[in-house]
Amino acid sequence: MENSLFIKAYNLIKNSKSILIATHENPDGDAVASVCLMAEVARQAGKNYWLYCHSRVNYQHEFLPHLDEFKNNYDKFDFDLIIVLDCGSVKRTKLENEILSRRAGQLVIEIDHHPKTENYADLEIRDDRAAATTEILYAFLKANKIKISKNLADCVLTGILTDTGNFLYPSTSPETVNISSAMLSAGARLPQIMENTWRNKSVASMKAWGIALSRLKINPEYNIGFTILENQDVPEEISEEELDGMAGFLSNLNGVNAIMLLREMPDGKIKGSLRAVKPKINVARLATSLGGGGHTKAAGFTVDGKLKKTESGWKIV
Ligand SMILES: [Mn+2]
Repeated sequence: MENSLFIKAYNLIKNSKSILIATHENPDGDAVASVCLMAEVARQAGKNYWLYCHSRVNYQHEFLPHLDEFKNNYDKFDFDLIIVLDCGSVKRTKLENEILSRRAGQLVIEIDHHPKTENYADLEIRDDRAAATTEILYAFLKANKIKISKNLADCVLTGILTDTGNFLYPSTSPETVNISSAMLSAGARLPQIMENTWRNKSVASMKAWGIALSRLKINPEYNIGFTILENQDVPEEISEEELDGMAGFLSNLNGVNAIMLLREMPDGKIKGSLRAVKPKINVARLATSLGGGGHTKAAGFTVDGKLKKTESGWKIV
C-alpha cells in the first residue's frame, strides 16, 4: 500500500470540521474495532465525530475505546467528511442514499479489505489481501507516525483476531502475525479481547450453536456442509456477537468443499454465510450471484424468505 494514500487520508481528517465514521449493519469485531480506532484518531486530532452503525453494538463498554459512542441515528447529515470502514458495499452502511447523494464539499474516505465492487468514495484505500480492515488501519497509523497506544493496539488486534478466526483462516499472512505480535508488545490485552469476542457465549447461545451443529448435513451433489437456524432457535437475549464465528467453526468439517449456514432473521430475511474449506473454492462467486458479496474464502448474502422443513429437506419459501 502506498503511504501517500494514508497521508492524504489523515490530512483530510485534520482539515475536516465534523466527521461521520460508519461501518456495516450486523457489525463483526473488525467492523466495530475499525470504527473505535478511527474515533480515537479523530479524538486525538481534536475533531468532532459521530460513530454510526445501523445495528446495536453489544460489546461491553470497557472492552474497546469509544464503544459507548455508537449511534444508529444522526441529527443532520452535514458532516464534511464521511469515513466508511470494512463495508464491502456502501449499501451495508444503510446510509447509501445519504452518502451517494451527498452535496459538494462532503468527502468520503473508504477503507476496506473486501474485493472492490463499486466506486463511490473520493479517496479509496483498499487492500483485499489484508486479513482485516484493522490491518490496513495499522499501516495508516504507521504511515502517519501516530503513536500506537494500548487502546489503538487493542483495536488492531481485535479486528485481526475476529476476522481470521484467531489465525485459523487462510487470509492469515506473515504480516498479520507480525502486526499482532507488535500489538501485543504495544500493550494489547489479549485475554480481554478473547473474553469479549470468542469466550463471550451464554448457555442460551451455546444451545443455538448446538442446534446448528446437530442439523449439519453434507449435500453430496456439491459436497457442501450445510445447516440452518430458524428464528425461534435464536432467542432474543442472544446477541449477534455470540453467534459470530459459527460459520467459521463449521468450516472445521473435514473433506467438504465449503460450508453454508442459513439463518432466519427476525426481520423476515434469511442470512446466508459461506466459508470455503478446500483451497481452490471461491465462495464469493456464489454469494455475489445471490446479491451478496465478500471474500473468496468467506462471503455472505441476504435474501427475503423463511425456512421451511419439507420431505426432501429445508427449503426457502
Ligand atoms: Mn473485516
